[in-house]
This record gives sequence, structure tokens and C-alpha cells, in this order.
Amino acid sequence: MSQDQNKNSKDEQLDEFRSDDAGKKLTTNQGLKVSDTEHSLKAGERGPTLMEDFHFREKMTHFDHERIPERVVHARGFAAHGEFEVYENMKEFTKAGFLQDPSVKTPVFVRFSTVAGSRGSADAVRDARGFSTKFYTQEGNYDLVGNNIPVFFIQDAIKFPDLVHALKPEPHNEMPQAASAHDTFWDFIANNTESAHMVMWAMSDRAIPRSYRMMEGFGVHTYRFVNEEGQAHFVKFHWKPKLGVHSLVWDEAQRLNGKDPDFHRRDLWESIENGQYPEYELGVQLIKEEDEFKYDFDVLDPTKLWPEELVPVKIVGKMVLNRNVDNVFAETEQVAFHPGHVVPGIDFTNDPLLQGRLFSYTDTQLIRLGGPNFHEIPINRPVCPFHNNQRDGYNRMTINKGPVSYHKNSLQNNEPSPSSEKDGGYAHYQEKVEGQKVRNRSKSFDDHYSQAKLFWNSMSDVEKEHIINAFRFELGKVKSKDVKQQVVNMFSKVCTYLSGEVAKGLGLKVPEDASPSTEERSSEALSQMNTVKTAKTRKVGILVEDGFHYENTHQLIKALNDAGAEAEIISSSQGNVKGGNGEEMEVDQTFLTCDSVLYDGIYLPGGKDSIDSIQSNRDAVIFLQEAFGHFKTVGACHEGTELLSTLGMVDSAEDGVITLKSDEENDNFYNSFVDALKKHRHWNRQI
Ligand code: HDD
Repeated sequence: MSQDQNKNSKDEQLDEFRSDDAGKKLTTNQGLKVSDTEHSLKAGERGPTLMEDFHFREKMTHFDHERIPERVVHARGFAAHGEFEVYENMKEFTKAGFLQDPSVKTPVFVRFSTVAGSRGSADAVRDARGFSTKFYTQEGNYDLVGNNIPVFFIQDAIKFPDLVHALKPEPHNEMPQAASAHDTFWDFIANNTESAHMVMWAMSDRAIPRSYRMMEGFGVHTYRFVNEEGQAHFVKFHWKPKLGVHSLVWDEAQRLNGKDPDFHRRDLWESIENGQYPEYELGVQLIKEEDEFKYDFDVLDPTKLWPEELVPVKIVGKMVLNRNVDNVFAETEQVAFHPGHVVPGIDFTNDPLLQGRLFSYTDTQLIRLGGPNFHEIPINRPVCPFHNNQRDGYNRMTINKGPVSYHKNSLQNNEPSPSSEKDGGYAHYQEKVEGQKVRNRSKSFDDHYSQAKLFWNSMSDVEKEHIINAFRFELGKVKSKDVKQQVVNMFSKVCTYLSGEVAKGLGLKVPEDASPSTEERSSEALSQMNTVKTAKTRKVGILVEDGFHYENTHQLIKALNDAGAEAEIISSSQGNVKGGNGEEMEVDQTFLTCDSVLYDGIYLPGGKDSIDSIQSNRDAVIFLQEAFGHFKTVGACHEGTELLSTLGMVDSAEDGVITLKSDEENDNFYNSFVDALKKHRHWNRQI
């Protein structure tokens, strides 16, 4: 499907800056046609290069300056264009223009990222994921700069440099890359216990998403919606993926980082190229201003979520990502997000983490993008006009006409002139603030453990086991026994079963006076077991060799395609593979070019020769065993079923092992395979 049909006002604007070199003559940056770009100008064929070789100098100098500093956090990211539409008029709550008219499509640019790793690190690491959305609205750019975890490690922005120093590779040896499994991170956690809640999320499956298309996004902070009448609501933002929330398993994630370090970006890129556009619904939780103190958490505390059972998520719109970037550096790398980019109708609260972010993001772009004119970079330009008296600076592109660049003036009728609120001028919400200057935190931020326990209570047994193993893995990599013990002591305040199991794996003790949280509530929305289940966009690997059962393979592919899933033919060599009756199929991947971790399910068609070859191919057998070990749907027909049972994969629909022994059960088989694929994983095998 052509992405050209998804053009919008932002794309039209970007068109002015796009350059297509195909069919063009090579020139210098000054437009001079170049006669040769393979040989530098020399004094004699074997002589030295001449200083006057302007083409060499320009080419080399530009290359020498190609890199810019990577982001201090969220360095590794990938982005796409799309659009957002609101489902219903939101004027009761906010006057934000892009949330009024369901017929209006607002262009968006969304960048997903990991937090800790550098730009060249791998995708499937254990980490929070960034989820940043730039809405190019008619009232200016609005940025929702969130994560896939609804809470944060710290409560005050002044601690952010400490957190990041502890999380990033240790400075003396720059290890480990893109991982929190090391001493300084866990030392920080144990000594900054407000992090307990987010650590629970980071140790859960949420931190190893199956796809950017299958994770939630959260604005994290409490913001304010303000309507035309000046009435305000506290608001939290959610992105809910239409494909549900799904994760990898840890062993699979680690393998993926070697087999395909670009797994998540490839997944996003390919799904957009294939026209399977990722969709997310925008949800809001709203609390009336007068209910600010009604809850047992402080609405300003970014380490707390609002349980959906207490404050339901109202779904208000939908975002579709339908266009890949043309150039990753120009767009994904140069995009500059900022939680302070707001539009009328959206305002801040006094969340001390948010307040500090409002400073940090412009500051970081100044060094990263080289000066104060980064708003002029094409990807950052609003689609509405912008005018002010700011001038000059590195890389200024706008040519401002006339002598006046100050306010107030009479020479230019006092223009550009501020707008009244009625005319769209931004007016800050008139919150009453008073107090003494203090450097401390409100007592209402003191409860570090109740919501960590709420999260734990909400997990299924399988999810709990994953969390225990994640703690064991991470702390198992920590060298300081003292730090490990401190962490076990800390999480004993969440749940002594959790800390006991972790301690058991690490040879540590749970303190006798732990006094764990007494929180008994749970929230269904927090467990991934309750998410949307669909076969759409799932990828199935079909293992075949010459002599395979063509008809059953063909039918399974059809059933998968009908359900919106995809299949790839995997064999020992590229080219065509022959079916038992001479029919041919093109091979997509070989056992060398792919791996089971790249698929959601595996199918093994029958055909004696094909199965004999697969059985004697170590790579193919490992392929099957790994897929089964990662709880994926495994299916087979005829002779394939025998190989599965030889490998200990017992035929059981409940366990996601779907087999077809006789052709009479055909229809049932294909439907059962697709149904099993919908379940994402078959945890019965774990219990
Ligand atoms: Fe941040 C980048 C999300 C707290 C300082 N942050 C950055 C990005 C995301 C977040 C998604 C990548 C943006 C992109 O794709 O370009 N950050 C969060 C969330 C936070 C948070 C959800 C807590 C609720 N951040 C936070 C604090 C500070 C920063 C408390 C500092 C006071 N964040 C930055 C930064 C970055 C950044 C240093 C690095 C690159 C950039 O801004 O553009 O300014």
C-alpha cells in the first residue's frame, strides 16, 4: 500500500525540504558540477594532495562533522508519522483545538525509544520505553512526552542526573551497555526508595515489549485540562494499543539482541511498509479540581498511578502511524520534544518532576542540536505560522524582514502583537499558590510501597514468577553483596514472598522485621493477561524441506492471511522448495538468516522427506525447541506431529500445541491454530 496517500499538512510542509538525488548530477554544496569524486587532486600521479582541492576539502569536512551528540537518555529511538483524530468534542473539559472536532485529522510524529542504551545499542533490552508524540496542531505544537510505564523512579527532577548516572554504564569501565543489571543502579534504588513502584514495572514483562505496536503509553504526570470557561480538571494521558499489550520472554529478548538488535524498529518499519498501520487510542483519566485530596495518593506524585477502577480511562481519540520517515537523521534524530510545548486548554501542575522537566528539555536541545534555532529544523516546525522578535543565532534560516525586532514598538504598529485569550492567546491557569521557600518534599509523597504492592497483587502467577526471575537476574549481576541485601530488605516492604523468593535465588536473608505493605487491592488493568488478544500482524514461521505437504501449508497460510497474520517459509537454502507432488513455494528465510525468536508461532507441515531432513538438521530442531520453550504456538500436520512428540511437545490445544493427524479435521485445525496464535503465549507450559 502506498504511504503517499497518507499525506497531510505536515508532509506537505516537509516536501519543501525533501531532496531526491536520483537522476541528478553530482555537484559541490555550492552547486558546481563535479567531474570526479574518486581521486583527490595531486601534484603528480604519485604526489601529495593539493590544498586547493576544494572538492576534497568540502567532502571531507562535511563528513568529519556528520555526528551530533546523542540524547543523554533515550538515545536509541525510532519514529514514524501519522495522524490523530478525536472521537467526540472534548469542550466540557478542554478548549484544546485538536480535541474539538472529530472531522479534523491532526498530523503527528511519534518517537519510541529505550532509555539507558546508547544509539547503537539493541532494542529488546530490559528498560522503560519512551513514547513521545508531537501533535502539529493549528494552535502550535503539542508534545506528549511519555513512557510505556505510568510512573517514574523519582519524585523530584533535581534527582534526575543522579538516577541517570546510576543507571547508565558505570563510568570507570563503561559497562554494562543498555542494562540496569549492575551495582550503581541497584545501589541508587536501595537508597532512593521512592523508586520501588517503578522498579516493580521495570522488573515485569512491561519492560520487554513484543513490539512498539503492542505497548501502552502514559503521560505519567498529572496535567491540567482547562475549558473555555476557565474550569480545570486534573488529567492523566494514556495510549492504548489496538493490538493489546504483549511482551517477550526474557530468554527470547536476550537472544533477539544478538539475532536482530533492530527487532523493534524493523517491526515498526515493516508493519508500516506493509500497510498494517499501528493504532493507539488516546485515553484520559479526569479528576475534578475539588477532588484533589479525595484519594489516598497525592495527584502530584509521579510515582503514583490512578487505579483505573477508581478513575476510569475515558477513550477520546485514535492515532494511526501510517508513514515511515524518509531520513532517520533529519527526522528521528533531529526531532526535539518538550513537555512544555503545550496548547491552550492544556496546562501543568506542580508535580516537582514535571516542573524540572520544563527546564531540561530546551536546555538539552541547545547542546544537542547546536543552538536556539532548532525549532526551524523541518521536523520541528509547527504547521501554523510563527512570529516573534527572536533573532539570529547559529543556523538561523528565517529571513525576518524590516528593522523592528522588539516589543513594544510604534514603527510596526506594535506587531507581532500578543493575542487575547479569546483570540487564542495562551493563558496560564490561575492556580492560587502560596507557601514558604523550602527544600523538601510534601509528606503526602512518603508512601513508597502501597502502589508497588498494588502492582504485585495485580499480577498473575506467571507474571509474578517473571518478576522474581528478573530480580534474580539483575541482582545476580550485582557484585556488592551489601547492595543486594539492601534491595532485598527494601522489597520486603512490598511483599515478603517476593523478597523471600528473590533472596532464595541469591543466597540472602529476608529481614525478620520487614513490615510489608498491607495493601490488599489489585487492579485488573495492570495485568497483561487481561489484554486484547488478536492474531492480527502475528508472524508464523513454516519449516519445510523438499517433499513437504503443500496443500496443508497452502491452507494454513490462507487461514493466517484471512486472520491478518503473516507466514514466512523457512528452509535450509534459498530459492524454491518442492512439495511432495512437485508444487513449489518460494523460500523467505533460511535457518541461517532467521531464528525462532523472530516469530510468534511455528508450523511444521508433514511430508516424510521434509520431516526427515528437518529432524536431522540441528538448527531446525533447536528452532522448534526454542519456540516451544518461549511458550509460542507450535503446530504440525501428519508426519510433523510425530516429530513434535519425539521432541516432547505434547499435542494439547490448551498448551498451544496444535496438530492435524487426519485430513478430515482440516477446518478445525486451521481455526485452532489461529486461535492459539491469538493467545500470544501458552503459559500452561510454565506452570
Ligand atoms: Fe525525559 C528525553 C520521557 C523525566 C530530561 N524523556 C526523554 C524522552 C522521553 C522522555 C520519551 C525522549 C524524547 C525523544 O524521543 O526525543 N522523561 C520522560 C518521562 C519522564 C522523564 C516519561 C518522567 C515522567 N526527563 C525526565 C526528567 C528530566 C528529563 C525528570 C530532567 C529533569 N528527558 C530529559 C532530557 C531528554 C529526555 C535530558 C534527553 C533528550 C531530550 O530530552 O530531548 O532533557
